[in-house]
Amino acid sequence: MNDVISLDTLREQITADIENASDEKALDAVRVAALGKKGSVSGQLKSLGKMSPEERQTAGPAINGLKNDMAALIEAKSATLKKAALEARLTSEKVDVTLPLQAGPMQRGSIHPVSQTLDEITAIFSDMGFAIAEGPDIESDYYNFTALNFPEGHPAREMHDTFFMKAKPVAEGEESNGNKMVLRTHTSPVQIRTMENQEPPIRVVIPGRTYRCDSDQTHTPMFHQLEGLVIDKSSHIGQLRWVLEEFLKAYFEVDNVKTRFRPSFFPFTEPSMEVDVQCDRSGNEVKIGEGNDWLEILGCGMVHPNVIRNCGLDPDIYQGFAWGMGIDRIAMLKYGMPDLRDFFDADKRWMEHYGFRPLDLPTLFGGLSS
Ligand code: 2NL
Repeated sequence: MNDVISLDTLREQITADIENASDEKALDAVRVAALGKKGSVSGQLKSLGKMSPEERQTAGPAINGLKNDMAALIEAKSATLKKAALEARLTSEKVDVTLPLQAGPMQRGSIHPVSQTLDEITAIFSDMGFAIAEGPDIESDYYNFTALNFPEGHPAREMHDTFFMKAKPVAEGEESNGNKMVLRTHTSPVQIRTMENQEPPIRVVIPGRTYRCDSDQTHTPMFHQLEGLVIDKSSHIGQLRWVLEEFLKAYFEVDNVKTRFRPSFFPFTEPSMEVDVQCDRSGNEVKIGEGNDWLEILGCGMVHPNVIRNCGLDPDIYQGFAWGMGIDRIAMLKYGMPDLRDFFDADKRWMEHYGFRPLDLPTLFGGLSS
């Protein structure tokens, strides 16, 4: 009877141990201690061999019952522990799917307004059938001035407007003028090179960096320009006006623009004109395409016959039109940035405010700046 009592005690002890096991590891230790080879229940089973057949008849089923019951309890407790562990993990690793997405590395940088404006402008002119050309920032005096019909002694050729490079040493008696290199003051040298190298008809736009000795709220020593050139046998001023008005409508994303062409002067065009666009300045920002004010936006004209001749073309056969505009200036107008000097300060806060999302290339069908 001693054995029967100790079986009950054992049952109580093991049951309590199972209940107290707080995790799978503790439960497994309980299982080994009870049902393992040297466990307390296994010890009871081994004692069956020493019993008389009568004793065995009652003790056998009792010990086996204890063994089975304990195995079942352990199994049930294990399932409970697994479920609790899963629930704890689900709570601690909970993800709030309503939180805003964290910006990935591709989103961290932003596109500078000048790059954005450049992409917008080239998208518009590409759509009209213009090719895009580029050329060197350091130019010879010939390509920057002489070929463009700037007379000797023109003010733009003066030291105080243009960044001249140190003259290359020249052999004695050699004309030094041709060796004089400058930081180009406009992108026009690229048009000269295009006319020298391509048969008309020519339709090309040239974006790029340009340099002048100037610095205030609306001028920086380095700035960006875009020029356009069309050369053909029958190019005329009406086409020039159409191209520019189509461009202005597309760039400022308005249905209509009203322009005003005023006479002006450039050495490389004849006639030369300055173009104003109708605008409204009554509010905080300048609105293009409405209102009673005028805003000067670009310069243009018919290419001077001397320039056509300088490029090896016959001005009696070919004529053309050209225009030039400041990219930084029209970026300021469209996106409302007050000071040009901020463009080149590399201030992260300014870029975060005025910059554009990367990978959103401007297209005419997708909306230029949306
Ligand atoms: C302005 C005015 C202009 C041109 C640029 C040009 C180039 C060649 C021949 C003739 Cl190769 N013209 N370019 C013509 C008129 C105006 O720029 O105010 N730019 C900011």
